Amino acid sequence: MLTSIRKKVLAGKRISEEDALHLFESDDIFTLGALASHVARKKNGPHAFFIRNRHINPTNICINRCKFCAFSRSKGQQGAFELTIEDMINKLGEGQKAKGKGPGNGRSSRSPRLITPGFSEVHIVGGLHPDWPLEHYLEMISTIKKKFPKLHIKAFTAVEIDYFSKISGRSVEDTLRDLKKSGLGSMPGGGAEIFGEGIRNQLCPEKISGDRWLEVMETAHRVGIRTNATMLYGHVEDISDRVDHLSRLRSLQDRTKGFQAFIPLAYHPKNTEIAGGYTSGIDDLKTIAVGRIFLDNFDHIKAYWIMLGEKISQLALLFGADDIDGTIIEEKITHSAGALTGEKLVAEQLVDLIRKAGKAAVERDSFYKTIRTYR
Ligand code: V47
Ligand code: SF4
Repeated sequence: MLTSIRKKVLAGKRISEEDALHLFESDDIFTLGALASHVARKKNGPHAFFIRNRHINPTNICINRCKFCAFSRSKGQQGAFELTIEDMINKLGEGQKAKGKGPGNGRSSRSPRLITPGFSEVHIVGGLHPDWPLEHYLEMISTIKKKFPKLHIKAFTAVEIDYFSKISGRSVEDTLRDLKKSGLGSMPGGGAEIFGEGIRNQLCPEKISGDRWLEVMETAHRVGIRTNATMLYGHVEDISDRVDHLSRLRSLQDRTKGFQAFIPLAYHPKNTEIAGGYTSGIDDLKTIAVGRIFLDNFDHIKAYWIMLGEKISQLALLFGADDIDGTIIEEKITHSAGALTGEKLVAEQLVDLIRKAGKAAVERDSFYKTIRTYR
């Protein structure tokens, strides 16, 4: 079976859902890695990307309270937090120069090999707050954009967008257009979890359906907002749920071409209501590799080092991944659920990690344009 799949992949042909199931079932991890690497190399050559970014969560107060989420709190519960827009500006100001004070990510002229502080992208996601109106989010984005015009704002999952549309009474399309006008640059891929209804009901009964998630993303792509896509794995799903999830992503991407990267998210069990352990390194690498081979219409596969750890992310670069995400600086979602990693890496560490995997490290912008290549 693996031989016929291998032939298809080497001939540049699309593999079927059945093939993907076989790949997940196979113990031949080396063949899987070689095939996924072949696809990655055809798409991105020897390059592996990273970005200088910063995560900010405006609030962890959320009306959904998904069972796998250790980050969220109910209003008034101990540990609940709300950042003001000013708090967010102050956090961004810590590593970035505001308008009028020079560029945010210039390089040291005395030491051109050194990467100086600053970031090119902010990643903003949070809980579904019971009281904040859409106007608050519009003001958040436009204030950040005014203060830091060069900063790319990647913000709000499809789940948040659906919620903003519901609370404002505006259509998803108009909500997205308003956010885009305010300065939204792109959207992250969170909230996808597993699309299949049975699993989704066990994980997050209050969350929008898989079909709705896809619909919101389709609308985002239509209005010109590029997005990512994720899949949360390693909890109660089985491999057929994973393949169904990947298949729905592939079908939408065939129609819109709006997804930039696929990011498998390794489940972290601590402080959650879903029992289970951490994912194994083999499962992490397989999931990256099958994602790379199956999603032939995605340009990028991201090995998110915060969830996979530095060492598995580095190995993932030999199993089909071409991106390890970024500097992050502050990470709360995975760390609430028992992340074993630190919260940040400096760009030099990311470059080192990529180089030691034998790849050419590329600092990218939010649309995978090269900012700088490290040979
Ligand atoms: O939506 C929540 C997941 C997501 C847990 O698009 C958990 O570039 C594991 O989507 N164990 C947020 N995962 C993270 C995310 C993301 C991260 C990095 C880059 C991008 C991107 C997107 O984390 C949530 C949810 O799916 N999550 N709880 C948990 N216990
Ligand atoms: Fe809320 Fe997102 Fe956590 Fe679900 S995963 S409880 S929607 S913050």
